[in-house]
Amino acid sequence: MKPYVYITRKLPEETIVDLTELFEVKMWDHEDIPAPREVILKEAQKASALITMLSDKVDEEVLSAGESLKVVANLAVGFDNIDLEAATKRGIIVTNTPDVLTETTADLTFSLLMASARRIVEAAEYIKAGKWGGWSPYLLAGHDVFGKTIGIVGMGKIGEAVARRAKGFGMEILYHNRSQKHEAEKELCAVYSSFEDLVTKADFVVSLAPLTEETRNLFTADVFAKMKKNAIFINAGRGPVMDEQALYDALKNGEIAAAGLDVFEKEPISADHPLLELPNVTAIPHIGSASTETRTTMIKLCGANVKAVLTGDSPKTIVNKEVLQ
Ligand code: 8YV
Repeated sequence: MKPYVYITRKLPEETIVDLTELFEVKMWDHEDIPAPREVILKEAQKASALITMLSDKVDEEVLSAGESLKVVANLAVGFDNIDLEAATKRGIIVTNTPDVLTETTADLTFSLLMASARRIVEAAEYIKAGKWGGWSPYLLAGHDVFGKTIGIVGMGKIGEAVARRAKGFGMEILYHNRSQKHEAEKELCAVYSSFEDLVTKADFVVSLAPLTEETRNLFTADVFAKMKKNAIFINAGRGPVMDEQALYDALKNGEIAAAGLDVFEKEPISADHPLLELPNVTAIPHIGSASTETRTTMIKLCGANVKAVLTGDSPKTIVNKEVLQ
């Protein structure tokens, strides 16, 4: 019998031919709705491999549903949806999709920064609503980007790629990270800062931090209160690193100027989410790596990882290397 591979979203057939040629592959069949948990649990009972997305909770119950599960290939660089410890204990390999999404996610992060600074979405809505009566000097005036200070919290590969873009805009670069990045300091003149110093000094505070116990709820009311009045907060990392109520209050009370958000505490959000009432919020639905080219490359990398594990090779991008030993 061929190993069984279950994919929790509908993916284009041509992106998974390497798998369909060798294995029995089944995909969740609905375009816009994710596979419900009951379905994932049921499929996990017979699967040798699962291809999962960030919104699929892969916990002990899923990991222990069947006997044959060997690999969980997450279609994301992050893997905070997976109980890594439980997977490792069971000898189940977890893979992710680093590197291939770095530049695209940095492009999106910088677009969000630009859009928030120059009020692009607000301006587009304004013109479509037929409100453009004529020219006035401060009509939809935003904030400069060039020459300002960017503070990047979470200087991983995406953070560094954002820093390179910022350098091109003549920005001063501050960063905060678990470890110091000497290359970035040399090449980009990025300056390592304490978290407190960064949030106090930056005109653009950009969070790309992964979700860990240390980063959960990092951006509290106190932190927003320390930011400059014209600071713009960008979050393209993980929603739960910010206290959304505190962010709402800071934006509403003019403690900070604006926010650009690709991620939220609990996704998806609905149209009546309080942050969406605020004109100084640019919100987009977690599309950091969503270019057609990059998503295709990510899917293919997931496929290659699954193929490697199921044919006895080492996967390219494994998260829990200790399982291989
Ligand atoms: C995901 C992301 O690709 O890679 C990540 O960690 O946050 C996104 O780019 C997307 O959410 C699909 O799981």
